[in-house]
Amino acid sequence: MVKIITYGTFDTFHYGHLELLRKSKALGDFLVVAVSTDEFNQLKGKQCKFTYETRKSWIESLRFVDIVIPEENWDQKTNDIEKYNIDILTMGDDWKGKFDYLQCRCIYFPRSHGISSTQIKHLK
Ligand code: C2G
Repeated sequence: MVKIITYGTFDTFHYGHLELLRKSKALGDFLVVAVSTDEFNQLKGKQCKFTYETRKSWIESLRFVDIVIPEENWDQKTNDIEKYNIDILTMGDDWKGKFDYLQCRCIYFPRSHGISSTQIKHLK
């Protein structure tokens, strides 16, 4: 069983996020998605439009997502990978190389063009 994990805020959930999650699950059998908590987003300097509970519910509603966990800090990835016996970490390529220190394969998918939470939030 190939297990995959990915991390994100997923504010104003959009097709860029969906494509990343879909491509992540296509790599194996079990997909763990870690959603940044409101407190961690403050640490990340991200102003979220939607709460953690709302953002988590969107991800949980996706049939191909197997488990959703909170992302509370930058350092939990090592533990998560051990705890969930992860084979592959996936992220968009704006994170390219950033997680190569982890003891698992890292795949950085090209970001989907023309969409971002920031753009959506600035739509009038
Ligand atoms: N993404 C994408 N295409 C977009 C926008 C986002 O592929 N047009 C990807 C990002 O590269 C990321 C995931 O979707 O892999 C979630 O994006 P964000 O919610 O912006 O997540 P971020 O704030 O980058 O948090 O520890 C890692 C962080 O929690 C990642």
